[in-house]
Amino acid sequence: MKCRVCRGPAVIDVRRHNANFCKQHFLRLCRDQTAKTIKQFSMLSEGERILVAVSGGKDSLAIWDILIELGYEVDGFYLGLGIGDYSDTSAEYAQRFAKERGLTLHTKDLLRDHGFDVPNGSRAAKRAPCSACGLSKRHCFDEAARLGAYDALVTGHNLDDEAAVLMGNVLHWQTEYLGRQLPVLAAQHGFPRKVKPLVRLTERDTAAYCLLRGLDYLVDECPIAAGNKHLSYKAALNDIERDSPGAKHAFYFRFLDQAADRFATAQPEDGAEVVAPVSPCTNCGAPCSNEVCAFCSLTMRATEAVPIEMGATRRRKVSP
Ligand code: Q46
Ligand code: ZN
Ligand code: ZN
Repeated sequence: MKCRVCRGPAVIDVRRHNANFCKQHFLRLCRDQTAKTIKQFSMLSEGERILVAVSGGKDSLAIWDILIELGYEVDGFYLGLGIGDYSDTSAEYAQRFAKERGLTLHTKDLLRDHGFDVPNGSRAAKRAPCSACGLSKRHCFDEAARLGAYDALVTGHNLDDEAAVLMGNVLHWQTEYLGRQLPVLAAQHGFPRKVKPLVRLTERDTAAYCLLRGLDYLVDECPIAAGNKHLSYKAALNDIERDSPGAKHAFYFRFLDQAADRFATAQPEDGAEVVAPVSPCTNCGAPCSNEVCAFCSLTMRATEAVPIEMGATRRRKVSP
């Protein structure tokens, strides 16, 4: 097995590129593919304040590392979800990565700062764990970017993630989500620009990138992910990819090229964006279209039945 670039001994095959790579050229491939994505979708510019959401897993540490290697200045944000040892360990990986490189890592913790954790809070609020978790992450990431005056919020979503979400949205023809399933969402209504520069790399690529770069990351999967439909969509796509290398890439990128704009919100002729009425949440100040944002509603329901630990600050209650 020889590297496609230098003909030296290869350490990895990348079947969708029908090529093998040595360590040096695989790492370069990952950086080049990320840089290409950033450029193609105008994701980031030099001198911008960039925040990356860091979980301690392979994707978020890989994208933080790649962005630094590409010359961007990037701070990290870690949110403690309270999922037992899984969260404790993931925090250690994120903190170690930042400390070893002298990078800034902001942290928040759901239990400490909002009075609930994902397992207990989702039960109390009668929501699936991933639903409560996803809502909490979106809110806290947005808030960290907004309050920290960051220009862009980066997440480590990769090709497997985006293809699985696309498959779920297509299976159920969730057209309103299809219209927003883009690797970059412009800043609007007080929300930061959101970008996913890893959409050309797979989970296998980011794991190999971390291994070859010597980046320690949390290998364990989330213990309460069972029932998350995206896991079965990923498995189905992996079966297809095994027989047709490149199918996953084609599914996602041809959607972006040929179909995504058919689901975009209609624009008025003068080019101005159609915007939903937005006012600040009366509890936390986040932009929202109701009196209280979805996260504050979740917090209220979740904390009603969750004992608050010493030192935790419960937020002011708002009448519904
Ligand atoms: S952390 Fe949270 Fe994931 Fe665990 S509870 Fe679901 S969404 S699976 S990326
Ligand atoms: Zn090589
Ligand atoms: Zn709120």
